[in-house]
Amino acid sequence: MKNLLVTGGAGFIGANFVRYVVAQHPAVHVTVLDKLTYAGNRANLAGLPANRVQLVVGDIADATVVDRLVRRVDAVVNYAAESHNDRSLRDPAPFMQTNILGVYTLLQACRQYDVRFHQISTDEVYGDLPLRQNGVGAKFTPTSRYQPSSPYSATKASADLLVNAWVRSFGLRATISNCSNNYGPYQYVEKFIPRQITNILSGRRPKLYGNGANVRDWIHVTDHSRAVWEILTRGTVGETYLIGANGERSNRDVLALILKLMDQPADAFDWVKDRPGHDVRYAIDASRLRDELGWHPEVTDFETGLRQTIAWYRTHPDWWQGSKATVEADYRQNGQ
Ligand code: NAD
Ligand code: TDX
Repeated sequence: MKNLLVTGGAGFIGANFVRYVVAQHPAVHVTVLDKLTYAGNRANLAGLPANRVQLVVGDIADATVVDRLVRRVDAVVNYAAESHNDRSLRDPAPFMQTNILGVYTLLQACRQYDVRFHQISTDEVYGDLPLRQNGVGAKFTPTSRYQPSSPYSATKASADLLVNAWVRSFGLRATISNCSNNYGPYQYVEKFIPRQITNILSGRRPKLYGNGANVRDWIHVTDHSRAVWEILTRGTVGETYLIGANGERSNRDVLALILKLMDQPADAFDWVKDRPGHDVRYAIDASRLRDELGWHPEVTDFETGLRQTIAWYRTHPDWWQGSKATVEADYRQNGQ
């Protein structure tokens, strides 16, 4: 695995993966293919050595650029996607284009040049779970039924089905990972945790959807990166791996912790309109990843991870201030 193509590598999770590879695997060269949409940012790759990382600005649905890059690498890891549920409810079109046709384009090129492929997917393909009763509740497993709720998760589910078909019909050497909610540095300010942190840092009030009882299963982005590396290099072709760190928390609890860590009163936030079709609860059973590949999360204390994330946004105002007003204006228009 000497030459990697990381698509979507200028986004939140992709850039963290590129940084992880550069730091931990010195023999690997990374080419990033990224369209630099509103969520992509050159600054996410700032400071990385030019002899280790090359950024190509382009679209994963552009067969010409994809062909030119795929033919010269050993593996492709696809992080590129339209990734925000709320946006997919307002305008699904770019989700269809990138998350389905873009993945199709990558699959065809990998098939042609017999290149190893890894698809970064999400737990949302499995729909949602009911809230725990007396602390007891089911989790998603690799055999859970696909029943995505939003246009975003439906396109991610579609991509997974394409990958599995290319494995079976064409012998493509591919794997899929379905990860739970990530947090950490470089996450765009539209997403829940960075939105609340930067709201407080910019004198706005945090916003909680619905009744705040929805549960997400949080994992630090560096733990996600390590898991993807293990799957890419040691995983079984044709398999799906679920990635999660037993980090279930309600949105209300996460916000309460942010308020506490940022010295705000406990009631210093606004209730806003709920997301239509809002998934109730996600929870990952990551046994296959732990048992087969020996992976386990390193950031096991959510409060510590959150404190470090708050510190990152506090010390990087130039990174987020430019996009903050536009993101909040869009939310305001939506009643959120
Ligand atoms: P992000 O929106 O921060 O980044 C996506 C990146 O993809 C951006 O750099 C963007 O410019 C790029 N991109 C978009 N369309 C492209 C195209 N057509 N061609 C090339 N590049 C394109 O997203 P993220 O949160 O970093 O998510 C990365 C991946 O991880 C996505 O596939 C997402 O579905 C998946 N995922 C995210 C989470 C999460 O909690 N954020 C959890 C599980 C899985
Ligand atoms: O301001 C907010 N207030 C709020 O209560 C925002 C932005 C969100 N929420 C809620 C909605 C969700 O229950 O917080 C939860 C998390 O919201 P998002 O950050 O939008 O994430 P989610 O919809 O759970 O999806 C994320 O995890 C799975 C990623 O964005 C996806 O890309 C990934 O597939």
